[in-house]
Amino acid sequence: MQRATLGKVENRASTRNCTVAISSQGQQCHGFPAADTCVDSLENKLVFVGNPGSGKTTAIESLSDVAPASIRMPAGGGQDAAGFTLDYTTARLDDGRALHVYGVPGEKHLDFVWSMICDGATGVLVLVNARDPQRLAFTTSMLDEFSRLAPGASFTVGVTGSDRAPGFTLNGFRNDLLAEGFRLPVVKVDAREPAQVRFLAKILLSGRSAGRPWPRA
Ligand SMILES: Nc1nc2c(ncn2[C@@H]2O[C@H](COP(=O)(O)OP(=O)(O)O)[C@@H](O)[C@H]2O)c(=O)[nH]1
Ligand SMILES: [Mg+2]
Repeated sequence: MQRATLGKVENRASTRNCTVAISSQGQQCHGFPAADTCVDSLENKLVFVGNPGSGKTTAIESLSDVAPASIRMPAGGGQDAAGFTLDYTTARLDDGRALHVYGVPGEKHLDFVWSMICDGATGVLVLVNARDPQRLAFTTSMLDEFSRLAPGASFTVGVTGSDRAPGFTLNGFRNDLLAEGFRLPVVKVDAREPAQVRFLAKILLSGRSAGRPWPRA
């Protein structure tokens, strides 16, 4: 396994060194930040996945106790020639629990990133913009994929941008997901609101209220 220091780290408040370990097949990754920025173990590891514009970076900033890192991964050629961004932060909930939170792209051609990040995830938040016409297909696809990659995780769907989607109803979307066989919390969230994002993090950590997506056979 090669250990690489990423060249470009975008960080809105400060710049710090981040490292990522990636196997030659791109299959493994263990935490980006330098050791001094980590809190506790990787016990409470949350993964936020969503398409561009779904609010991943904003949600992670809202949750952060420290300056979050947005790490621009270099272009690898082919479809992902433009590269992609990974977000990472740590946060501590008011009950003292420490979180490690990763934001990963939802695009299918970047699926190699999912298995790198999902190892040991406690919870997966699928973020979807209410205005995305493909929101149902995207969400069911993410729930299918991530329930396979993170079989021990709890799942929640967070719908952003509902303030700008007049025709959107949460009940309608929840029912659409139920009709596809997915019974799990589906919650509106404004990623700019820390209290709302923290609430979602708590749902994900709660064995009782967070859901398993009941993937289709
Ligand atoms: N109106 C509105 N804007 C939101 C909401 N959630 C996030 N945003 C905005 O959506 C934009 C895209 O969010 P960003 O975090 O960059 O998405 P990412 O590409 O998934 O990282 C930003 O300008 C956010 O401030 C929401 O619930 N309502
Ligand atoms: Mg982003």
